[in-house]
Amino acid sequence: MAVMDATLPRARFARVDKSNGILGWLTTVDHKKIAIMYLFTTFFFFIVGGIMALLIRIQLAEPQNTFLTPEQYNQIFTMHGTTMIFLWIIPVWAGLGNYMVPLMIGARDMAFPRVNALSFWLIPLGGIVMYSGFLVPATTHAGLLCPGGPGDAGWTGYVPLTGAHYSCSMGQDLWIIGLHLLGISSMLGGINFLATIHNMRAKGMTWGRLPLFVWAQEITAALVVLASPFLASGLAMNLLDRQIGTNFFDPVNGGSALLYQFVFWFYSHPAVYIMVLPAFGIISEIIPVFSRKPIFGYKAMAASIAAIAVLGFIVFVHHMFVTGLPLVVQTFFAFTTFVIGVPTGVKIFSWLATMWGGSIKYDTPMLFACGFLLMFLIGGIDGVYLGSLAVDRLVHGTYWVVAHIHYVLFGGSVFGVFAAFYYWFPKVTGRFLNEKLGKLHFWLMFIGMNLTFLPMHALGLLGMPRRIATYLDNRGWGDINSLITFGAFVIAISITVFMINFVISMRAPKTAPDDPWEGNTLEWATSSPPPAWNFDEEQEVLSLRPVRDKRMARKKASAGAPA
Ligand code: HEM
Ligand SMILES: [Cu+2]
Repeated sequence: MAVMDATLPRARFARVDKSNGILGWLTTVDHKKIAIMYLFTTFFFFIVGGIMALLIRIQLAEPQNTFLTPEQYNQIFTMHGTTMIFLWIIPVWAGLGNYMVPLMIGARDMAFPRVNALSFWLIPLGGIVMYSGFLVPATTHAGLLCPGGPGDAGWTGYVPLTGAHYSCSMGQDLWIIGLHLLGISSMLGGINFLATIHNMRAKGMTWGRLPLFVWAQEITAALVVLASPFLASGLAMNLLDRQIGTNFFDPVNGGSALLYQFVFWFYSHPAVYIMVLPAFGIISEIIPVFSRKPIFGYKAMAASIAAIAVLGFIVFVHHMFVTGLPLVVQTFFAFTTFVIGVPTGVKIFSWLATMWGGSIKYDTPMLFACGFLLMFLIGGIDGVYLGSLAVDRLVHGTYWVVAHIHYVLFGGSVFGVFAAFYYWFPKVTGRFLNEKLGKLHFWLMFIGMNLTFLPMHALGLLGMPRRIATYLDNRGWGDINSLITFGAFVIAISITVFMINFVISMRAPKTAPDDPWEGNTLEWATSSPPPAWNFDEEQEVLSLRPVRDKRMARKKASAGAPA
């Protein structure tokens, strides 16, 4: 059991934190300040990705629309998907983890503070490199017009679409290099989380007393470290194919396009869990606190996260059912895909059992947690359909898949992120987000999300392919698409409400106490916001709910004290 170094001079942390000027922020190695920079940067990219989603939806609102050219459409949906995944969801969890993991385990910082700063700075750098593709001008290439612009081969960067023969713009190279930088950032972050959680837990915090959010970050970090090298190597080989004429993937030169898919999905299925396990973690913190009950089945909850992570490595071929692999291989991966539903079911059951009979308080964090449960359940179920070989042949590459990704990533990950924002806002800022606006935000987002993504299932069954820039009006897809576009704007309004709430709340006085929700875990044992050195005293942990233990002891003492 690792013990925190209690002798570390507080002055050192105070000095590190002294400067709040621009230079102080640019040079900080404090995990909390780094986390805040993570949160602002990734939220910025969320807005950019969201604006691109609206552009997509305006283009598709009616048949034969000419709002975007087909080339622009390809670029916009590529940059939308890539931004949402690599510049928003994955790094926003790294940001929240950065703030909270050291606090929740009673540590003073991350294990490698300077590496931590590097992880952060690689994100704006990767984003700038990727987005600079928008500046690449049109050229003539071997007598053909090359339209320029950023990457346009989808977030998956499939070969041959990214082969030099098909994707001539240098924007595609910038996309690859930018993504590479983002991959390095998350690898460094993953190593840092592992080192921190393994070595810097407070006295008494055994693995059996680790908060579930920290469990989720631990396993997410392991996935990042094990899986990201596959993305990195796929991207590197792709870049070599494009730039120096190697023949890994491009079939025109005798390479194997299927090989790219294997390498890519060996990373990208686990990446789905990199995006959603931390949401499982935060939901597992919020539901017990707002139900006033201990989490149901703690051990099963931790074990099921680990099981999902292991199984997550052997389901990836379900993305490739239509590539003509041997049937026995397909059947194996269909089977594993169904099996991964079991640990996921254990989690859903345990969350519901935690709420069962509890005195539930529907504050905004809890609303988002409940929204997560419902939406992620739909995303899980329409995913099981995709796991069936017969059904996948029908709906592969249609809007059914777009519906599925968004129920998982928007209904799951994004709802989880907002649950975390509302839950931890008082800890980070010393202020509350306004409850009325928070509830308005929730309901608009919940309704907008279902208006947008539920009808996409129908579009998929009607045969509308994904990644098409427009469609003929005799298809009968127009009305559903108009409804979807309306829903997208409802989501946009909900996010605007959140931003207004943020601005208003930041101007309000600091009234949040240390432990506003009557929490369980150590981040509530220090002040709101915490001092640079995190804790005035060294923490000792005797159970899964150390802060509740102390609160109960205090209540008992004051009840027993003579009046
Ligand atoms: C306002 C909310 C959003 C709307 C209206 C929206 C809309 C869309 C649409 C219509 C497509 C399909 C484009 C096509 O295939 O032609 C798409 C693709 C995609 N979206 Fe979203 N989206 C939203 C939010 C998100 C979020 C939050 C994430 C992830 C965290 C996300 C991840 C993706 C991905 C990965 C793709 C696939 C891109 C590709 O095919 O390469 N989206 N989105
Ligand atoms: Cu998958």
